[in-house]
Amino acid sequence: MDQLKSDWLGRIGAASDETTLEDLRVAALGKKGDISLRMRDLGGMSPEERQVAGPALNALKDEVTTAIAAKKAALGDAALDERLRAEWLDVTLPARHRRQGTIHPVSQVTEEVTAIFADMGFAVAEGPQIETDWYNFDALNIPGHHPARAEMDTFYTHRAPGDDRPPHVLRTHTSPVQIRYMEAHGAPTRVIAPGRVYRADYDQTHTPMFHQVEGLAIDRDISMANLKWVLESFFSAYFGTNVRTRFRASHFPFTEPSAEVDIQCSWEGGTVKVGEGNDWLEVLGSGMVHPKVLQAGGIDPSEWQGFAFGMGIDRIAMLKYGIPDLRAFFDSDLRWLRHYGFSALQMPAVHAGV
Ligand code: 2NL
Repeated sequence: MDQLKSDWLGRIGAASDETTLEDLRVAALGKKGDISLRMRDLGGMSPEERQVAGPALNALKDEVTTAIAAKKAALGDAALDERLRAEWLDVTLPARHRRQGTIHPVSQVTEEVTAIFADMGFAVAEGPQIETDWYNFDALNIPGHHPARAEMDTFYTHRAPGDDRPPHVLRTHTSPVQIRYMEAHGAPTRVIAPGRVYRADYDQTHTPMFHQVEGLAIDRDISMANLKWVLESFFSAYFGTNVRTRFRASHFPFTEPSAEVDIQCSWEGGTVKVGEGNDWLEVLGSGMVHPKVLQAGGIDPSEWQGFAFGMGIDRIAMLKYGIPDLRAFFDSDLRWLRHYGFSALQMPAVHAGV
């Protein structure tokens, strides 16, 4: 029995890993293990023999069980010690760089503009960027021979061979959204239509895609005086300072009379400052909606009248944030956006809860 004990304890003590130890446990104490089989043999012994061998085997079983548990704990401690020695973390290393985006100035300005007009009671409408020539041109009293309709300025889609219907166009302004809005809602109405528009034009001051916001107010007695008040209120809120406007007579096919609108500014040290000085900056086209356009929108021009205007969002974004070059809007390098103070973290409220 002593020989058996020192044999098992020796093997347990020499086990160098947990797998070897587990194999030993099964070999000694498992169902067909050496000690288990010996305990089963007790049944065939005489009572005298059993009285000696029984307690001795039980004691052996306990000692082997304890030795295995102790060895298992020791092996675990050794493994942890080894991990602690081999693995370590340098908490003073700089954190991994995380790329952070920004809200695009055009998106932000669109939301600023929308919020200001919403405060004045204007709804916001959106519509398709691919339009029929009816909604983009005819409904706006732009005749077939008008230069804006010429191949030069407008992107046309292709029809399938043999399909003779007139091609669709990429909308050249957001006016078609307002025609659709008139059809759907009738008069009276106040609505703005911000969005992307497309013209085949590309140089230092033009990009083939740009952003526009148009506005429309129709009621029984809307006048150019209302237009002037709305625009001065808008520009003052947008630039955060009182801004005077100047109306110059102009011509658009969809308005009569028509006016180009300038805002007050100063040119000092080569930079524009809006809302001060004695210079003027053209920012907007406007006028009283042409009776034919009201009619195209399903509104009776003998009962209703209204003003409409259109301005470039990219342009007023550059003016407010001092961005000198249109091409900056298409640059994938975000450093310049940060330079102008655009950070997703600094201005989350504008996008929140929409
Ligand atoms: C410009 C000129 C303008 C409009 C847009 C409009 C829309 C409807 C009816 C009548 Cl549905 N007019 N829009 C009117 C005048 C000028 O835009 O130079 N935009 C940058």
